[in-house]
Amino acid sequence: MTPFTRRTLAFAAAGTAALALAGCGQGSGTGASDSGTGAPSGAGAGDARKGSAAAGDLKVGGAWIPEPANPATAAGYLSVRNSGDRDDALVGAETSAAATTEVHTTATSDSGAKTMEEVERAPVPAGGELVLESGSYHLMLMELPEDLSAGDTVTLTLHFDSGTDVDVDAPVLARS
Ligand SMILES: [Cu+2]
Repeated sequence: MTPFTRRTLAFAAAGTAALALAGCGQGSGTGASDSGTGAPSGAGAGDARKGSAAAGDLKVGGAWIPEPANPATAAGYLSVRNSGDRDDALVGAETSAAATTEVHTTATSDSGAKTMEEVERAPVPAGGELVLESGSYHLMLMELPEDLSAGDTVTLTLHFDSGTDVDVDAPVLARS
């Protein structure tokens, strides 16, 4: 809800400025049209907070970290698009916000229990996409030197099999 409150306040302030300008202009009408073009778009406000970055053929988007329920570990979610014509793979990650960062996948055991395990590589096929999300591939940040809470930003360095490294800022967001 906070972003909406901020947006409303910003819009109200802009409206006040436009009214003041219109008053100075003695009814020329330009103030009203200026306030229209300056209005922020409300589309994608949630996604706009998530981090994105690009390097070479790789484009990272939607990077975020759910506010950890357990202070010792955190998950990292994002997507990677490969616009090139060669297969690539996420082979590791690191951040100063965690002593250890692993690439995990989520598996379902024969008994139906969900378990996580580290993987050497998460494929990013040529022309395809790798999605790190709850219940699938994800980053696991372990041994956090400091608690993470909503409002913090974590810079993740992603290592790819092609030799490309991508730094992306991932905000810590409250779980919805
Ligand atoms: Cu995990």
